[in-house]
Amino acid sequence: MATLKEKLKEKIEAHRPRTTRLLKEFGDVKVGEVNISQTINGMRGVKGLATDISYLDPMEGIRFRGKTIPEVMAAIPKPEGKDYPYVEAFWFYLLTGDVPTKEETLEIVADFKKRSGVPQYVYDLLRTMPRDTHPMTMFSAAVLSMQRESKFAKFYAEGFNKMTAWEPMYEDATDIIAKLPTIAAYIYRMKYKGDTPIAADPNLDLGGNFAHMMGLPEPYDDVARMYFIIHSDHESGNVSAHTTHLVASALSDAYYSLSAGLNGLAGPLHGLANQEVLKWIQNVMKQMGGKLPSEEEMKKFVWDTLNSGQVIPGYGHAVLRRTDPRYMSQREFCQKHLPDDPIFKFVSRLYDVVPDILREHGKAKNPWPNVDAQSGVIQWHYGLREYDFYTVLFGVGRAMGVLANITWDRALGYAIERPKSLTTDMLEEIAGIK
Ligand code: HAX
Repeated sequence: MATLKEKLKEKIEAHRPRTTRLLKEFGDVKVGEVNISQTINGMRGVKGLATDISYLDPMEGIRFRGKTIPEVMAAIPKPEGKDYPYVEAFWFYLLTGDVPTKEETLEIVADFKKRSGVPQYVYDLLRTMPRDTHPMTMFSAAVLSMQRESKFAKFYAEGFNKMTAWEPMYEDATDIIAKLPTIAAYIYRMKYKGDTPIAADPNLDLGGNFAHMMGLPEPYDDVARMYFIIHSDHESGNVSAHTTHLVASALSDAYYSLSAGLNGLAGPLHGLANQEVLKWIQNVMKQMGGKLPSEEEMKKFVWDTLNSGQVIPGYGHAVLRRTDPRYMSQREFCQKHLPDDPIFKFVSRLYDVVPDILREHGKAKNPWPNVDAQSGVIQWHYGLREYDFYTVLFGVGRAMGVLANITWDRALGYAIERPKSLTTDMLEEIAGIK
């Protein structure tokens, strides 16, 4: 049976001629046009990145390697008696586009275990940081500190070969993903649980082991599997994916690149929105003395937030123009497992009122909720109430998508990223006003 690495090699060799042909024979064919607003306002909609790991349709939402979230959840092998797939099997699927067999899955589970040991200096580093440091800073610093382990950096130093550069990148990517749950759980137990880390259980898969190291009982293992999978990738243009890709394009290794991507994920307009949602809801709950606001009361809170110049966290999106399917899959989970949870009721009431208000407000192009509007509810319900930790969970999942991408970037020899900028004078000339 071919290992994941052998299978990936086959896929890469079959794919390379497609990229080479596009560049050689069709390199000058126009893909789109850029306007002044796109140049100034964050390149929205500019078609300037290529990836096969996932695709985000504005109306349909995300597909991972061609499959919707429900299709992925149905197709990928699951641990016995569990509702959600092995995260390890999903890594195989993201890298290759093939659904692994149970046997292939168990091989990846075993491989991850071998790679999961975290160097002592990472713990030492984390312990030197003040305890009120944001957990995303700790998480990103821990990833960066392991850069000395990079097989890609060693490969480059010993003589770089463009055709085989994906191999050390794949090794680094897999090493990192296997270690992240342990690092995240250590940060959590050190920072919030009186410095009581829990050792890994070698009998468990990644999701089960994460729940165990966090000290959270079942079904948190399934919550972790679901959470890591749905947060893994959202095509290449979002801040965390794009940053990771950009840094890796300079042939920086996976440790440098992922750490940079995590720093982008820590922004409140991106991954930090999940903590902002819970913070906002807690504030409303406090003002209501714990009572669920009526629709009218909720509308007032939403308008007050908008009128004070803040965004409604968890709503809107740069690409999506409908409710995020990642929101829906978490909502369905809540409807099944925690329909009476008070925070779920809050979030549902928000869903009833926010889209109409954002339409009336007239600014947001997408009035619908994104993934972050719902994710904190499930975490809170199952005992993870330190909401400034939520973005770390997002980061563990997101690492799979961005690291699969940079493995393929090296396989296809993508060039260093270097778009061209213009001066305001030049734009005014183009606009015909100068
Ligand atoms: N509440 C209030 N105003 C909003 C809004 C919201 N939820 N979403 C967008 N707007 C405003 C924008 O601030 C912008 O206002 P200005 O013209 O005054 O600058 C205007 O509507 C147009 O913005 P847009 O084109 O619709 O949205 P962008 O592509 O510029 O930004 C964001 C997309 C996700 C950043 C934005 O919708 C937002 O700030 N949402 C709230 C934060 C959030 O939920 N972020 C997480 C997004 C999902 C994600 O990446 N998770 O990691």
